[in-house]
Amino acid sequence: GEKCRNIRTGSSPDDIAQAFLDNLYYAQGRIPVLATRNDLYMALAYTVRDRLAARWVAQMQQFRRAELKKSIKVVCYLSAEFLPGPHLGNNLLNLGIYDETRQAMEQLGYNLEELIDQETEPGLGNGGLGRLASCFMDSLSTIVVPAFGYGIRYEFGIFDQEIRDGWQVEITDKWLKLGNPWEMPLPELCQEVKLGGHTEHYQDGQGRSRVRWIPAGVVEGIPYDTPILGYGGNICNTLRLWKAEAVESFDFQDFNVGNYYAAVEEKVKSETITKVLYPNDEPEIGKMLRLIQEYFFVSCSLQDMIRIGKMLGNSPECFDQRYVAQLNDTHPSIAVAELMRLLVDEHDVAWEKAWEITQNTFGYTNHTLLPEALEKWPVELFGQILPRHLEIVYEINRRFLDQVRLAFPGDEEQAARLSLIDESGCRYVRMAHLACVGCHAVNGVAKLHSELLKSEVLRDFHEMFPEKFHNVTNGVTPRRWMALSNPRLAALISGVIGDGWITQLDELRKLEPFADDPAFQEKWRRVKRENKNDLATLILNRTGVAVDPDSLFDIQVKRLHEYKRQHLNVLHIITLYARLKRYPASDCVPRTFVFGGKAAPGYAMAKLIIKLINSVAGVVNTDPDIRGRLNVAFLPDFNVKTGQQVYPAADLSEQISLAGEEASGTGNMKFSMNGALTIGTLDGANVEIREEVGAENFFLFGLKVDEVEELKARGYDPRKYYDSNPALREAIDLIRSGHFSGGNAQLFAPLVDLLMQRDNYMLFADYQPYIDCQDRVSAAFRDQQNWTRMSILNVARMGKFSSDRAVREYCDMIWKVQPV
Ligand code: 26Y
Repeated sequence: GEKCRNIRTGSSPDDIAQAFLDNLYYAQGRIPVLATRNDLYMALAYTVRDRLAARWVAQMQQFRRAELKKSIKVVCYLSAEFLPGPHLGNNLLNLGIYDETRQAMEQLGYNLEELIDQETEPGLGNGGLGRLASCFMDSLSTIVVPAFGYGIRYEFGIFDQEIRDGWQVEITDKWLKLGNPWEMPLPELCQEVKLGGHTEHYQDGQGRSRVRWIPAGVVEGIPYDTPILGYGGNICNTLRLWKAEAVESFDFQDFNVGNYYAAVEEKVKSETITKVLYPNDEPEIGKMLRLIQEYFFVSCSLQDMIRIGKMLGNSPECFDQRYVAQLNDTHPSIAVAELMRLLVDEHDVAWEKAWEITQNTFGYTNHTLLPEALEKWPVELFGQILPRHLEIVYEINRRFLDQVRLAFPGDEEQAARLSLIDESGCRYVRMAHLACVGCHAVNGVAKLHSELLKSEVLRDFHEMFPEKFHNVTNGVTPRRWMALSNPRLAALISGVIGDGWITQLDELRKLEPFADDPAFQEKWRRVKRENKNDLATLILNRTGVAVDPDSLFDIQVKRLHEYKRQHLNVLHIITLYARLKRYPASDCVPRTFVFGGKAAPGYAMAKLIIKLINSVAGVVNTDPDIRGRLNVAFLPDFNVKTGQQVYPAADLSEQISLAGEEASGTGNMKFSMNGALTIGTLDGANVEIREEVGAENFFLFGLKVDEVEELKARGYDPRKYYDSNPALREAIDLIRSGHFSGGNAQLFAPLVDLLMQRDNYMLFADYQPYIDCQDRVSAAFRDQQNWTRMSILNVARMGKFSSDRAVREYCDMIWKVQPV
C-alpha cells in the first residue's frame, strides 16, 4: 500500500527515517543500539539505493523502447580506470534529498556527515584519467545521454598511502572489505574470454576461408553494475565493471587434467586478472598481466554490447548505428582488433564491412605528450596471449601500409614511422597507432595538447588523416566539485544568482557584477575562511601540523611526478625559509604550503621528493624563527574524498609543470572553480583557464613550449643557473648539505645530482621567474579586497570547464549523438 511505497521511494524526512530503520533491520540485521557506524552507513546507502532504483529501471525500459525504434545511439565509455569517489553524498545531491536526509538522521540522533564519511571510495584509478572518466559519466547522465561506462572491477584499487618517517608506505586498498552497497552483480550476464593458444585456418562449407581460435584457456567475466544518476534525477546510466572468474568446466585439452588441485590453481589464476590496479600512470613495457587485463575487459564489454543488440533484434551489421565507443587512452585500444575478430570470425561479417563498422564505432582520446609513454607490446608476448589478434593487427597493418605507400610513394621511412609494428629494434605492437588507424576520431584533452599531438607525437598520422583530429578540452563536474564539496560557496552563489549554474555553469558569469561589491566580498571571504578552518582541522588530525587559517593556503595536490615539479615548489619554500633566517625582520606574508599525492611504488625519484617535502616540513615547522610565518604539510593519501576537502580551502593553486608536459590537468579547474587563484605555466588547460579568467587574474610564469624546445636545442645547462643565481645556489646547497636531513648529506644526493647534471624538467631555468611570480602573489594577497575580486572573477569565468560542455562537444563532434 501507500506506506510500502514510501518506504522505498518516499523523500520526506519521515519516509527516509522510516526506510532507514527498516533497512538497518532487514538488510543489515541490526537495531540502533547494536549498530556500528558501518551498519548505519549501509542502512542509509540501501535507503538511497532504493530511491535510485525506479530511475535506473526506467532507464533500462527506455533503452528497450528507444532501441526498438532504432532511435538512439548508446555511448560506451571504455576505460581501464574510473574514480567515482564516494557515492552516498553525490547520490543525495543528485536525488535532491540531501536536506531531507540530514533531517531524517537528526531525528534519529545521527550525524549525516559522519555517515557519509564512513564510505571507502572506489579507488579504481590512478589520477586524472580515471577521474575524468567519472566526471564524464556524471555529465552524460545529467545532460541526458544514454551511456554505459565499461571498465574493470579491481579487487584492490590504488594503494592507500601512509607517511612513515617522511617516506611513502603503500598499504593494500581494501575498498570491498565492509561491503559495497552500490553495486549489483549480474552473474547471468557473464561473458567468456579466451586467452592464449593458437589459430587454425580452414575453408567453411561455402569455400570461404575462416579462422578458428583454439585458446589455451577461458575465463569468465561477471559484470557488476553501479547506477550513475544525473543531477536532478534526469536519467540513471550504468557503470558496468567486470570481475574475472574461473569457468566451471574445463573441456579444453590443456585443462583436462582431472587434477583437483590444478583446477583450483586455474581458478586462482583466472581471478588474478582483476585482482589489482597497476599503480603507475606511465606504462611499463611488457607486463603480461596488464595486457590480459586490458583485453579481458574490452572483450567482455564488446560481447556485452553485441548481446544487448541481439536481445533487441539488431544484427551485428548495425553495430555502429546502435553504438559509439570512446577509448580512454590506448588502454582499451585492443578493442579495434577485438571488434574485427568478433565481427569477422564469430559473426561472419566481411572484412571490409567489419572495418567500416569498427572505424565508425571508435574514437580515441590521447592523454599524454611523452612519446615514451605510448603503450607498446612486444610482438612475441602479444602473440602468445592473443594469437588471433596478432594476425588481425598484421592484416590491418598490411592494408594500412598499402594506403600509406599510395599516399607517400617511395617514402619507406614514413611507412616505418606509421606502421602498427615498431621494427626499429625488438618488435612491438604500437597501440596508439592501432587506435589512430582503427578510429574515426582522435582527440587531445586541451587546445595546446591537441596542437602538439598534431605537430609532434602523432604528426605522421595527422599528415595522413588530418580530418580525424579534434580537440576536446577536459572539464570537471560542478556537482561533485562545487555543489557537493563546497556547500558554503554553493549556497552563497545560489543566493545571488539562483542555482541554474549547477547544470549551466556559464551562468556563473552573473557573479561578475558582484566582484566589487564589498558586502558580497565579505561573505566570499568568510566562506573561504571557514573552508580553510575545516582543512586546518583535517591537517592537524592527519599530520599533527597546526596551521593558521589566516595564512595564505598555497596548495599542490596531484600525482607525484618530476614533470609536475613539486620540487620546484619546494625550492620556493626553501628560498623563503632562507630569506627569513637571514633577515628575520623581513615582512613576509604568512603561508601554509599543502602537498598531497601518491608516487608510483617503483618511482624512486618521486618517492624521494615526498621525503624531501616532509624533511623540509620538519625543519620549517619547528624552527622558532619561522613560527607563524611558514608551515608545510604533506597530507597523506590524497584521493577524491580528500580532494573534496582540499580544493574549497585553497587560496593559491600550483600548476607548475614544465610547458609541454601536462596534457591538460583537471585539478587546475577544480581549484579555480572554488575561488583559488592559479600560479602556473602556459601548459595544458592552464592556457585556456588564463584565457577565460583574464591574464590579470592569473599568475603566469615560466618558459613557453617553443622556448623550452629552443633552450633544449641550444644545449640546456642547469649548472649555469646554479652558478649565477645566489638564491638558487643557497636553496640547493641547503638540501645538499643535509640541512633538512639531520646532517645526512647523502639522502637527497640523487635528486640534487640529477638537477645539477640534467634537470630534465628545467626547474633551474624556471626558478627565478617562479620566485618573482610568487613574490607578486604575496604582494597581491596583502590587498584582500583585490584578491577577493580576482577570486570571484575566477569562479565567475569558469563556465567553460564544466564536463557538461566537454561531453556535449564529444556528442557533436565525435559521437554524433544528440542528448535525449
Ligand atoms: C599504461 C598505464 C600504466 C597507465 C595508466 C594510467 C598510463 C597512464 C595512466 C594515466 C594517465 C593520466 O592520468 N593522464 C592524465 O589525464 C588527465 C585527463 O585527461 C590529464 O588532465 C592529465 O594532464 C594527464 O596527465
